[in-house]
Amino acid sequence: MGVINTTPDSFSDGGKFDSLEKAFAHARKLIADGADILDIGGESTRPGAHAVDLEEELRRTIPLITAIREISDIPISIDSNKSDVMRAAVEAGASIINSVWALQMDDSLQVAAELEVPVCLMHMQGTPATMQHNPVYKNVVAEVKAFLAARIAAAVDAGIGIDQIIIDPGFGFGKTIEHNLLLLKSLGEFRELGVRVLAGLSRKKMIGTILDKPADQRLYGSLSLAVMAAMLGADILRVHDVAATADALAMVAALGRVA
Ligand code: 9MG
Repeated sequence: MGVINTTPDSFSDGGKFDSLEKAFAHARKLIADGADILDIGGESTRPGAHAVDLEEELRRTIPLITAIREISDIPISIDSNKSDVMRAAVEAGASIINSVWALQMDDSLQVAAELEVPVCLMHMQGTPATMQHNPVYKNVVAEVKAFLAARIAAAVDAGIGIDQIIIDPGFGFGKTIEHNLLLLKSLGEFRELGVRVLAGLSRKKMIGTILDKPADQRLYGSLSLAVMAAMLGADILRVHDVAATADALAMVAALGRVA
């Protein structure tokens, strides 16, 4: 899953794709680089980020989805917590909803069920504005797993098919480095919930802190984590550097083919 942030304030590529032309050129590049899904977001979810109003989020995302649909049938996921954006995005051609709020906002669960598209339910402690202030867990893996199990149950109750659900432990969303590493080590346990698992580790702050590198120098750290996540059971990786990650994953796949 290749990331396209159309926001001026994303943590890793803030402002790089803030016009339709730049975002569309980036989408073409990610498709050429081998992305299987494009994840389009119009509101930053980085720590400390502030909310964007509906009109602005629609303006940033919908024309881009429409433009991509004219040149490709690649699955597009809409990263939003607003049900009006989800609806407009699916009408424009998106076919996955990526919810960092695990569809807990307003009527988003009901709307996602009506739209009959796959949903990604992510765990987050707190809100983007405050989540990194002092995240605390007694047992991070058990708590994140229990939360995701409850959200799967809520989604199924709302009418979303179990085969339409993807879960995500939410690396960096209300977690310390230790929490993130414990979740990564235990990624395989999330498969016990019986749905596909997505991991978003690319360029995240934990890499920057461990390696002491800014976001634009985190490629090797990101690739290492992508390989680990794939080997530990992730089905989908949300990444910025699609070509490099595709090569890394091809090597993991080759290993899986030998007896
Ligand atoms: C929007 N967004 C930013 N980081 C993310 C992550 O790790 N997972 C998902 N599902 N979405 C994310």
